[in-house]
Amino acid sequence: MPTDQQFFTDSQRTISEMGLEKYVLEIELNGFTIVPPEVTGLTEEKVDQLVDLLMAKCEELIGCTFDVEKGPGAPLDFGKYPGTLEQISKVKPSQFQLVEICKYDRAFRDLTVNPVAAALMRHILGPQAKFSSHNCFVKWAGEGYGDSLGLHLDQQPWGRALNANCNWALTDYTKENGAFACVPGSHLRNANPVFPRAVKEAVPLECPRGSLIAFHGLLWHGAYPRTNPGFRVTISNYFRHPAIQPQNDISHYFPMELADDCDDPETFKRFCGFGLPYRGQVLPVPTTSAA
Ligand SMILES: O=C(O)CCC(=O)C(=O)O
Ligand SMILES: [Fe+2]
Repeated sequence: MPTDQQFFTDSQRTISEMGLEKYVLEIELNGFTIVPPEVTGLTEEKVDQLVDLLMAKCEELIGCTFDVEKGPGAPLDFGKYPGTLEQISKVKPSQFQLVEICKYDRAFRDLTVNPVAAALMRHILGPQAKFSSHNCFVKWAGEGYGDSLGLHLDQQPWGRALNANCNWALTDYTKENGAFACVPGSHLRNANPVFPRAVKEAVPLECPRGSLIAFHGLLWHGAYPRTNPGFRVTISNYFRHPAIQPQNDISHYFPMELADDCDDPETFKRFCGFGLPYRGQVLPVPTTSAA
């Protein structure tokens, strides 16, 4: 099994061999980058497959049709559930999250080990970068996160990147479609967003479906409300520095047989953090020498 440093060296080589320096520089300067599907290799067919799988899961969980263009087959309602980021502006949630999507299908696991995404995450978080969680945001027409745009950091403002995120836009991102919002360069402020100024500084990241938005944990980000019909579908593959607690305890509970079934099991398992040597007597003990 390669060491963390060998994986890191491979990722650094990927950056130079694939000419990814531009994206690395954008992350350094702006706190995010948008990598087009031609660069990550995510094909139209793969995007269709991922969307179809996610819409089918929504139908199974919620019990009405989920058509990515037309929206839900019945009005969706959360009752009294106040949402999370929605509470900043006290609006009714118009999105939900599917969690643990890497258990659904191999296609989701393949996306987590995309070499471009892996290289950018290791660039931000270092050789020991790990998974934190694998989720999907499904957003429909509504108030979104309200006037605040739900701007937030994905981590505490502790000076360096402790988390980083790969948002895969599986539907076209325009402002009216509920694009990702962020304040370019805000990762350098090492502070929480200040309202309402942050909203004035925010810009929509408009990009075609299949694009990867890779961003730093200190970036101020949220989203514009979706005003168009249909759904905005996003996969959020969330990474962490090893010193940070995961959102989902993947290292203990993710099934090994699924980890072995993907494009790059070694990378997947290393990001999972399986087999760390101090969990039990993992380190070998010597034998007694034969008399
Ligand atoms: O696009 C959005 O709604 C926000 C995404 C987000 O906050 C995240 O992935 O951390
Ligand atoms: Fe976030």
